[in-house]
Amino acid sequence: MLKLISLLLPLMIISAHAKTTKEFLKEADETLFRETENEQRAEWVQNNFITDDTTRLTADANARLTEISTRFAKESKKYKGATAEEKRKLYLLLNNLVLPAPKDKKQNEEMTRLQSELESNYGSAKYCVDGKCRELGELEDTLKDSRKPSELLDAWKGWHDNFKTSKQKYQRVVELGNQGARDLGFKDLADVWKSKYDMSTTDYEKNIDRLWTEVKPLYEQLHCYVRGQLNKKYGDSVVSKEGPIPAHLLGNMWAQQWPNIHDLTDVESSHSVDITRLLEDAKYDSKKMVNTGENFYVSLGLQKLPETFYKRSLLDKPRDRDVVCHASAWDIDSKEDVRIKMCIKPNEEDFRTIHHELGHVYYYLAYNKLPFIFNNGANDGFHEGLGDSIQLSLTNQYLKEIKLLKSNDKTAGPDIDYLFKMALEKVAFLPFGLLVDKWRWQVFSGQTKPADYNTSWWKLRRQYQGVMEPVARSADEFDPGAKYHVASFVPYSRYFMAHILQFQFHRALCQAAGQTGPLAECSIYGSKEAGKKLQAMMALGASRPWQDALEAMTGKRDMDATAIRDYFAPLETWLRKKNEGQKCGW
Ligand code: X8Z
Ligand code: ZN
Repeated sequence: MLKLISLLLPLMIISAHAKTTKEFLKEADETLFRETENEQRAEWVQNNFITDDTTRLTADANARLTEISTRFAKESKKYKGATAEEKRKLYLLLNNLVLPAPKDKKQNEEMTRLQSELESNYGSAKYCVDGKCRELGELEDTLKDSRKPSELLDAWKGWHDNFKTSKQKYQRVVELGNQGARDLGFKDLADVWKSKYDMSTTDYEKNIDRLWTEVKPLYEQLHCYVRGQLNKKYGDSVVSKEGPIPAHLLGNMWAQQWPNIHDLTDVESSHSVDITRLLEDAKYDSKKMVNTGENFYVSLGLQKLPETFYKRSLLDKPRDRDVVCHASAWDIDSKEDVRIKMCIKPNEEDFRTIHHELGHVYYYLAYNKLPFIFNNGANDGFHEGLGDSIQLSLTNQYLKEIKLLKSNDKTAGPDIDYLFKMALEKVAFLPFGLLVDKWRWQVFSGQTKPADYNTSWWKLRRQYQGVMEPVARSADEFDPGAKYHVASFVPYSRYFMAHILQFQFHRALCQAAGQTGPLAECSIYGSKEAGKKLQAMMALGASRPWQDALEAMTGKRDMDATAIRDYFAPLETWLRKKNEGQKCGW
């Protein structure tokens, strides 16, 4: 008996280990599908109800999922894969992690606890003076509406001063994440984050930098004009004619999008459309705003949202508890249980954001039929760019079609003012979209030491955005931590790509819709042909390299800035004329 077992044992071990690729992928797919749902439910509750307990429960759920995903990532390296599909799945299993678990279980738990705490701290941060506290939403309103530099500065500083204590936690998560990355065979977390794009990490960086050089001339013109206008309004003592723009003057807490200061500029307009006013006049509430967004997608031939979407989403800010208000879209069970979470205000910015979030939701619904490992965008920039490309179709003509704008309203179609407003949103964003991860890549690789976190942040903001700190910031402040995606470890170069890709998508979809006029005047509303094209791309999920998905949609395999430059060409000409004689740059 003993003999037989000792004879069989090595064979048993071999057969226990010798899973075929197919068996391995099946196990990974099923396990990750199940475990992700579990983690998502915990995270949903924490985001909707921030307490010490939900923070802890999410950390534990996250530790479990991270450990399992990291184990599959490691194991995936043992297999080569026979078919293209198998190879693709192995690639995704290895490269899909954001924070890989360190080998040591205790370290993994420490990492996910700190991670959860950072997110909860962000969600519940407030600025209190004499017992009266203001949350982010209220401080953002001040940045948007006030035109008094002292009030703006107060709100800006009040928010940013919250994150000094996050710095140590952040630093420790970076150390632990780097450990996880090394345990998995990567150089560091920066290497992990840049490894998701179907090309080498060096080529990815080169691509991103190339795209920036392609759009920079347009950004510089916009910056130059806006700075001139701000200088006229506030004077040399607040904003200089030649230097970077202080970050509190651009209508947004992070100076990342500038449409809120549209009124400070003197762009001639045949008729400026104020969507906020239209929404107020027509008494749109949050539900009606989301419904209007849904109807846009349905007009393209896409499905109606499942009933549970409205039942389970969070659309309004609760009065009595802390929630993470930063807008997000959720794919809870990777089937039909899709949701969004937003603290919607009846204004233009949120109306646009709703279309962005619904883009995520429709992407989920389209690829949830695929094996779980493929339940993702072609790359994360596609996921972010999809709903944004729909935003480009919210033209004045469209607003008339849905009767938000009266049909006898004398809008002369998209004029310079329309383009200018879009540029304040889309072009102004580009350098910010780029620099957030430039900063993190340097932090992760150790090029930036913890003592230099804040100074290197402001160095990059000056360099890329031409924006500066409105007041001296000491090295122990942690201003990057005042941005949601830093506090919650969401990669950001995806938004930079999205701001290039959405114009490529828009151009291709407009072609499909048979529209031949200027890109800015095109709305694909109601076009089943455009809808088919969009659906076909979304239904690929992550099953093919993103270049294939881009080719299917646009006929081209590269991201390029010709579409965004074409879209804004009339504005660029106008800006160059306005800026004549000015010393642009900073
Ligand atoms: O975070 C978002 C979305 C959710 S995925 C609202 N965005 C970035 C940001 O707010 O910083 C959209 C634009 C950039
Ligand atoms: Zn998004």
